[in-house]
Amino acid sequence: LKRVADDVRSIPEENVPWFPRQIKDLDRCNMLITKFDPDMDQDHPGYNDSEYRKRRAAISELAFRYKQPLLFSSVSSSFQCLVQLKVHLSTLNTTCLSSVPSEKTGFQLRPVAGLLSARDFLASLAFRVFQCTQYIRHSSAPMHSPEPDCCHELLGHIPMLADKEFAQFSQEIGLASLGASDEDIEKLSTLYWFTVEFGLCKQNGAVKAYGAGLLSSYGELVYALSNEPEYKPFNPEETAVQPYQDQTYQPIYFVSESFEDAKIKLRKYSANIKRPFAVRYDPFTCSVEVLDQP
Ligand code: HBI
Ligand code: FE
Repeated sequence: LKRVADDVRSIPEENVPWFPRQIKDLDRCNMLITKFDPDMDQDHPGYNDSEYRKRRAAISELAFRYKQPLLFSSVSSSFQCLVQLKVHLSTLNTTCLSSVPSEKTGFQLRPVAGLLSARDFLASLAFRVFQCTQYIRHSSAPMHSPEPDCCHELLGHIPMLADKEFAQFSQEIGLASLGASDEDIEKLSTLYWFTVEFGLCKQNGAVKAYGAGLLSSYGELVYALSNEPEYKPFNPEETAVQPYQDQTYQPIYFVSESFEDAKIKLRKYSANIKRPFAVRYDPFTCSVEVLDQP
């Protein structure tokens, strides 16, 4: 499952990390990280439950075997469902739900076995593909999951990906990540964290939650809007270097004026990321054009 060294087909003269150029290349964006894995992490609620781990292994196997369907966007969603159901009965959940965002914004869901590397996860967003877990949290800890699970995806991410401005914002984080340095990937991950996962946004003068980590956690949702934590206006330069918490509630939240405003600010931030090339997404071919920078 690991990427092999000769995949690093760098752009000549510069040492740019490999990145997907076509939507099909997402089949190679499968680098999992072992943090919170029920087989590796002794604190995972499912660690001592061999039945749970067996089920998780079976679901993982299906995600590993998944292949990006081509021409996805040119056929009706009911047809996509039928075709995909035939190919992968296993991906029932992703397949049928995929039509919710895909009809509104073109965002597709693809099954993933667990936490991906930030680089692979963000790269998928560039293609309007969201890597979506299929398994459910362990029954001994229904109120909390250390890793993303389908409750989090269903309550948090999937509805948001059906919003046009939000979808555009998500894709632009993805495009900014392609071929970026490890340091820039870290910053983009942090931006993702404080927006897509834990973002707050103004709406008719009131502050509302839109981050998936809040929408799927009643406890943190109430806390985030309680005036107890610190609030700062969303400002990519500052937000990108804010340390974050993945074990407990966030001590600080960033508030956007609107998704559009967040998108414009992110665009300005991304324009300053040093890369020896520019990228442009071509929705007709579902591929990324790489343009030389003068
Ligand atoms: N992988 N499957 C999955 N889901 C996520 O939400 C996710 C991920 N890998 C990395 C990640 N999120 C964040 O750390 C961001 O850095 C992108
Ligand atoms: Fe998430």
